[in-house]
Amino acid sequence: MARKSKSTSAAALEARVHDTVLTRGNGGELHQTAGEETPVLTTAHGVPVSDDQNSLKAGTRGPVLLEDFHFREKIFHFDHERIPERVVHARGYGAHGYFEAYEGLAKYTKADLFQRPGEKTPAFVRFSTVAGSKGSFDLARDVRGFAVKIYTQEGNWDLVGNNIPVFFIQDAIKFPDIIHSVKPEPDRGFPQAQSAHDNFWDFISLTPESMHMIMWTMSDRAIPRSFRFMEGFGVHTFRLLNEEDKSTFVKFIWKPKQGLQSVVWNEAVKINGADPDFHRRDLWNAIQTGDYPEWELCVQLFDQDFADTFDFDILDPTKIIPEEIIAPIPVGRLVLDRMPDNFFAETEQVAFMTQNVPPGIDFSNDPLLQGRNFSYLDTQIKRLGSTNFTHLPINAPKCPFHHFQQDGHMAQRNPVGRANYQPNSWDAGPREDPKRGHRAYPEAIEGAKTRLRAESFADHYSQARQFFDSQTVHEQKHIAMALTFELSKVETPVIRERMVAHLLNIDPGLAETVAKKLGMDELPEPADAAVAPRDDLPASDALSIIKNGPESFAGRKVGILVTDGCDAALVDQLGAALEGEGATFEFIAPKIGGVTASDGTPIIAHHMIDGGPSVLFDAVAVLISEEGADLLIGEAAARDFVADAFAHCKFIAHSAAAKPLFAKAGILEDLDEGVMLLEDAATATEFVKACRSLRLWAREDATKL
Ligand code: HDD
Repeated sequence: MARKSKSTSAAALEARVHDTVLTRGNGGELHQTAGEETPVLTTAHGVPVSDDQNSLKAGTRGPVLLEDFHFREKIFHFDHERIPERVVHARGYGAHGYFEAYEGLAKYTKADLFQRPGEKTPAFVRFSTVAGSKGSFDLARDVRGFAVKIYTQEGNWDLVGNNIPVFFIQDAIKFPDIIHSVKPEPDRGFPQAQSAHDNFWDFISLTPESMHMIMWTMSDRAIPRSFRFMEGFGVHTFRLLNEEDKSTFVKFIWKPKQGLQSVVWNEAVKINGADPDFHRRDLWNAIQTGDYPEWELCVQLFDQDFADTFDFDILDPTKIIPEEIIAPIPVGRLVLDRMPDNFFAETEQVAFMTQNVPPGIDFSNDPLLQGRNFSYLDTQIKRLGSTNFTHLPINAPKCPFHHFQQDGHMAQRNPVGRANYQPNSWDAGPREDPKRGHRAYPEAIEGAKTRLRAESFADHYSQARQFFDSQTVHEQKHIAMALTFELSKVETPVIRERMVAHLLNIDPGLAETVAKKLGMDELPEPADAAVAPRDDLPASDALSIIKNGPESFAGRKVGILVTDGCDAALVDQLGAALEGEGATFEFIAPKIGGVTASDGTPIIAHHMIDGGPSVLFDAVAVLISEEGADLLIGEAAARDFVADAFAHCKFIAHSAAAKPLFAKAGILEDLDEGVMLLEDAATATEFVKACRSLRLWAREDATKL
């Protein structure tokens, strides 16, 4: 009997096979015809089609006739299938789910979704990269979008956030500049989905306010292992308004129940080649197998008094409020439990807009947020082609709604009756409700009309330093390596120097390491700082990924390399230990046809070795036989499988026979406690327990910067 794994691909495929009748056509080609259950193919106007394989011709070898309305309609529609991709965040992947409120927030906000603890409100989430085109790879070094639409009973609430709590710029007027700089350079049209090029670092090096964000994007936050293992942040300060219109400032944070986890850069580069869809496949597999990812919505609440005494401006989107200063309070949970039926209809056409807030949630004067509130509406017209994009099911509210907006391209819903304005004498149509309707906080505003930046926005380095100080040594090393890599792709030396000058204001040790790795002969002067960088901000554990990892290995995946003759009992024992932990596994074999284990049972492979490199897994097991080892030592992909897993600090389980492969891969001499011999169920359990810490970071100490 074939061994089963919790891998999804096969099960998902089976579920999708449906009743089709395949017959051989005249030309020997496979085609489908309507059987009893199968609906008849029609044109878009409903006319049944007799032949979808051949166009209408004058004679079998004659010219195609213009009269062929089915052919013309089919090609016409195909020619128009693409819509403009999003100008940023083009590559994304979405899922449906629900939000469930806990108790506690109702006294701060009248927002309907927080009024009844335990009630579930439908939600749709789209994760994305920022810079790359729609067809780019998933593991670019980039910010990840984390956009949530909650269909509340008082209208849609869109919290359009990122997996990083700060942003590159303080004022929305600079958004086109930062985005132009990171996108492919306009004369040459490359590089795609990368910040490692002159234009980006030129802009950044001339924009000190970006330095805090740069620390985050050069950290492993920008190469997450999975959408499921990252935090989401609303970034800006918003306001909550309660029934009495009392205002409380709020910052929103999504915390993954699965813990935080990222990959290392060398791994990211390889994953992009091995599986450019790595993140979307991961989310698809998790949801299809019922392992629903979950986040808690946490809020940091504060009032004007706190805002007045805080070290930085709460309106400045390049600053965080450390969790040690204001602890995040969990106020609900978000569960993703259903993939869209159709990627285009839902994930591509979903329109997130920061200005979608229900009564009880309001904006602050953060100039980035204020600018976004214009951009998101505007961009949907360009992208979706009509003011009626709100008629699309994915964008339409799920609560009753009534207004007098009408007509326009592709209108699906039109007013009924005579009254399409108000006030009217027909006593018809909806009217506004001053009490229930959305009201802005009546903040008293005065001041000269200027284009000045507030002085309270002027400190660009202190929190960048705090972020760096809050990382573990290994994370700090990754930041140094990332900066070195990115700047090594910059061809203009002065840009590299300008960046090192900024780093000197953040951490002199970091600046020196990067300068040395770049081969700079001497350090530049530190960049001019509008406000002297502080060195008294205490480190914050919440900012480290490694300090916020998972408590178990659940939701993670092990790649098990097997060959003919592999120990059947060991394979079963490891499989059982992983399933007990809530982890999954996939088999990798020399041939996709699979292998025969020591007891004669077949093991179905999910990948052949080239197709299933170890970078796709959180840990690996090499459960091969002696003959298998003889075979694999000659295969570069097999040697890479173990060498990469070792270099990426992963836990490796192995059979005794795996040693010759380790020797050929050049790691035998260096084996450490993260490489574990499997002998029985107990050692399999030990291995899975060790995997809970995800990586043996100490192994990295041998790699000198
Ligand atoms: Fe933006 C898309 C997040 C600043 C203008 N943004 C977009 C998406 C996310 C964010 C997650 C993708 C939504 C989706 O999945 O459809 N953006 C952010 C965050 C920002 C931010 C967290 C800073 C805190 N954005 C920002 C500024 C502007 C924009 C300052 C313009 C002034 N963003 C857009 C946009 C996009 C967009 C052009 C492109 C596609 C879309 O809106 O629907 O309007």
